[in-house]
Amino acid sequence: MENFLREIYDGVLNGQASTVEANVQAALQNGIQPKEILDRGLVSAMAEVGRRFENDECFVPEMLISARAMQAGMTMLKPYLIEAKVTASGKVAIGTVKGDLHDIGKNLVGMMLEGAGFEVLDLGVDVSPEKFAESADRVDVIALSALLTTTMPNMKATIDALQLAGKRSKVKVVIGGAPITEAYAQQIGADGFAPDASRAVAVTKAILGI
Ligand code: B1M
Repeated sequence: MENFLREIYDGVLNGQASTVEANVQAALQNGIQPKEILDRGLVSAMAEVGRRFENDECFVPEMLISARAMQAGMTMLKPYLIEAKVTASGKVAIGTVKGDLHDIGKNLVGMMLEGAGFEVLDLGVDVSPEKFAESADRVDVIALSALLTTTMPNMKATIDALQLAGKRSKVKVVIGGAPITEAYAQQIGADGFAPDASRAVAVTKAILGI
């Protein structure tokens, strides 16, 4: 059992999707519980990737490759998790704000959140404030990404749309992206700011009290 989990863990760390897939399959065939594979294989490896990223021991390309390997394992595991009624830590709707087409950072944040056990609803890019507000009934957190100084104001517009729809108190709002700062997050009334994908997980957990 330990061997399969170790192979999955190392496969994610080294970004080897085929190793992860083969060992998730083998672990399932050998009766290892899906939750065990998720927690001790995939999620703990992504946590280690996040730690290395925060300490400048790995960089965006490595993190993306690891996240893809983790997702390959998740895809195989998902039907078993649903069957075993393993619930997510929380639900997050993520998107890049209106007018903004940059999605590499947003995708990375989404993958890291998934790797940490969150269910992620990806709304895509160029997402209107109204579309974010619509998602508020289905999630615990709305995660906004912006890469342009010209689209940053649409984060505030999204928070305003939530307020207008009477949904602001239902969800937490986390924001991030290259031009975003903690001060800006406070200024527009967001609940959290994260400078990178790894810290987006920590901030999301903290605001949900997980
Ligand atoms: Co664009 N672009 N771009 N671009 N682009 C930037 C952002 C820019 C800084 C380049 C520059 O001029 N030096 C500049 C913005 C200047 C500004 O606003 N001050 C810029 C511009 C001007 C533009 C256009 C306007 C160019 C034009 O057409 N004249 C245009 C706008 C299109 C639009 O969106 N409407 C444009 C277009 C594009 C491409 C389509 C060509 C492409 C995007 C492809 C894609 O995303 N699918 C692109 C790219 C690739 C970039 C750069 C080179 C790289 C961005 C990136 O993916 N970085 C960028 C310059 C740069 O950053 N060096 C640039 C890697 C990614 C992993 O980092 O997205 O920052 P990042 O995400 C990080 C953190 O920010 C954080 O975590 C991630 C990883 O740790 N994070 C969050 C992100 N979202 C978060 C959310 C969170 C928490 C953390 O919580 C929810």
